[in-house]
Amino acid sequence: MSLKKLGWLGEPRENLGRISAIYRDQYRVIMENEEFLTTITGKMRFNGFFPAVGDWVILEEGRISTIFDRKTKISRKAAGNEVTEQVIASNIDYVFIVSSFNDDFNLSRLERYLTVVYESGAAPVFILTKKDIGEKVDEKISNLSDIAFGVPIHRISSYDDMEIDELREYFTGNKTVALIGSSGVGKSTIINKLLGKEVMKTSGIRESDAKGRHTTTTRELFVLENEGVIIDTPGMRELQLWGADVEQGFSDIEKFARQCKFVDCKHENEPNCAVKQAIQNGLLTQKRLDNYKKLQSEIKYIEAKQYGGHKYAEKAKITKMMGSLGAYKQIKKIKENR
Ligand SMILES: Nc1nc2c(ncn2[C@@H]2O[C@H](COP(=O)(O)OP(=O)(O)OP(=O)(O)O)[C@@H](O)[C@H]2O)c(=O)[nH]1
Ligand SMILES: [Mg+2]
Ligand SMILES: [Zn+2]
Repeated sequence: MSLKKLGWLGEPRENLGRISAIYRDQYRVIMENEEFLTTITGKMRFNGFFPAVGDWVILEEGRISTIFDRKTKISRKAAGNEVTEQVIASNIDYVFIVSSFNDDFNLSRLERYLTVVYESGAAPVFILTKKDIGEKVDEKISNLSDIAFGVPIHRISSYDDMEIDELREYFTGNKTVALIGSSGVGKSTIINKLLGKEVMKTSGIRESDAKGRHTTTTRELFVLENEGVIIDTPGMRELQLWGADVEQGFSDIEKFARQCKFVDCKHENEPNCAVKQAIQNGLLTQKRLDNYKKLQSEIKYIEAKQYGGHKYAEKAKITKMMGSLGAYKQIKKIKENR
């Protein structure tokens, strides 16, 4: 396996590998000439650094001693009460947000996924599966388009090879793609089709409630024969935000909000609220505003726990000052690079 095929863009390096799977404290690493299971060095464990699937690592005496900075990463809050980050996958170029056309289809959930992907630094792509058995396909696509703002949407049946082939464009240039979405929507099925063999187990959904069975239980990275790298993930019961770029995912609301009379308008009962006005004029749905507020308060909560509220407050202040998130991001980048 050449490093280039694994997705490495830089100069070749010795002892370089990519994490392809994690089993408790064992890490599977793909290197140029071999693929094996190993552990991290004691020093790394002591420092509290743990590799994620997709990470580029350096091995010393067969053990992982260094993790390269993650170019992009999808994170969520780990399950439970503790506020800790769980990196789902790293160094990804695209995230396929997979949903099926059956009962799983839920706009608020897709909005949430989109918010998380925007924060990751990777580019989002919507994949809607089970077109062959889906109901109200056009209506669902049209509703999704309303919140997607130019994010590509593919509607497929995984049994149609031509439609699967549409997805191959994202892998050109040895790009890395991660798939996320609820259980049973067909993530592993897409991976098997793209690889041309059954690498992942798939299984039928329970007919009674259309819920998946949680067939995939670990994250796993595969290299496609032609080009590109793909990461499968287990279906998520809930995707709790970690960092989230709420503004980018809801640029329509942000746009209206700038016309509200009060700069700190909560879009509730304030006079001359442009957001409420937009809802009245049918330019926005109340549901979307509710979801936006919900995601924002979640992220405030997480950031308050993490930074004593500092990060959120700073972000809000700068956004207001600069009038746009683009400018805020510039500043953030400059700060981070210092
Ligand atoms: N009719 C139809 N069935 C599909 C399609 N794609 C996947 N399926 C079926 O849906 C079921 C679930 O697919 P999986 O690929 O296991 O779903 P998953 O997203 O990997 O689920 P988890 O691993 O639990 O997260 C399987 O029985 C697939 O055969 C499709 O396009 N049309
Ligand atoms: Mg699966
Ligand atoms: Zn308002």
